[in-house]
Amino acid sequence: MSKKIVVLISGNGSNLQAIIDACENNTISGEVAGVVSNRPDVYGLERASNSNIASSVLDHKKFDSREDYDLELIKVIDQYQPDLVVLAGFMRILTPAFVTHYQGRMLNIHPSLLPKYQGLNTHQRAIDAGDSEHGVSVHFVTEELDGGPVILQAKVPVFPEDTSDDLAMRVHEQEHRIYPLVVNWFCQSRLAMVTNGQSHQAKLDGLILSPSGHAVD
Ligand code: NHR
Ligand code: GAR
Repeated sequence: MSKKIVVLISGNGSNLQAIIDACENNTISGEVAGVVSNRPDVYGLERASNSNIASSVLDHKKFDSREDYDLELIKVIDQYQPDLVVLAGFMRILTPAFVTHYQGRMLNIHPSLLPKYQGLNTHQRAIDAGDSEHGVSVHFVTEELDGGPVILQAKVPVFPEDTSDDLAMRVHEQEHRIYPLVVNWFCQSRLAMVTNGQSHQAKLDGLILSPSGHAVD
C-alpha cells in the first residue's frame, strides 16, 4: 500500500522537490498527498502546483496563539489523511499537542550534526566555532526542539574561506540525498520510533539506531 505524505514548508521547498521527484521515479514508495505552508506566496507552493499536488496555506500571523494555530493546522493536515508528516524547512515551533497527534509519524531535517546547533543559524554557528566538519540530520520530531531521535546524518567539510551561503549550499546537496532515503524507509515500514516514558529511539529494520543514526558514508 502506497503511503500518503504531507509536507510542511515555509519557503523555497527544495527538499519538497527532492521528495516529489523521488515519489515520481519510485525511489519513494509513497505519494505527496498535500503540501501545507505557514507562509503565503512561497516558491514551494508553486512546486506543488507544478506537480499537480494539492496545497494549503495556514498563515500563523492570523492566529492569536500557537495552540490555536496548531489545532487548526492539525485539521488542515488531516484532510489529506497522511501516514507521514514531513517538515521540510518548516520554520514554526510546534506545540506538544501537535507533536503528540503525529507522534512516531513526523520527520524533520535539521541543518547540523545534531546534537550540535539546535535551533536557527546553524551554518554561521559552525563557521564561528571553527568546525572542520558540518552536516545535516534527519530525525523524528518530538516535543524537544531538534531533540528527537536521529535517523540519518550526512557530513560535509567546512573550508577556511566558506561563507554561510557556501556551507548551506553544500549541506543542501546532502539534504536532497538523505531525506528521500529516510522517507522511503518509513514508507516501506522499515522505520519506527520506539517510546519508553520520556525517552525515544529510532528503529530501522528492527534494530535500535545509535544516537547519531544509521551509519552510512
Ligand atoms: N517542533 C517541535 N516540537 N520539535 C521539533 O523538533 C521541531 C519543531 C518545529 C520545527 C524544525 C526546526 C529546525 O530544524 C522544527 C523542529 C523553527 C525554529 C524556530 O525557532 C527552530 C527550529 C526549527 C524550526 N522558529 C521560530 C518560532 O518562533 C520562528 C522563526 C521564523 O519564523 O523564522 O517558531 O531547525
Ligand atoms: C533546509 O536547509 C533545512 O534543513 C532547513 O531549512 C532549509 C529549507 O530549504 N530547515 C530549518 O532550518 C528548519 N528550521 P528548502 O525550503 O529548500 O527545503
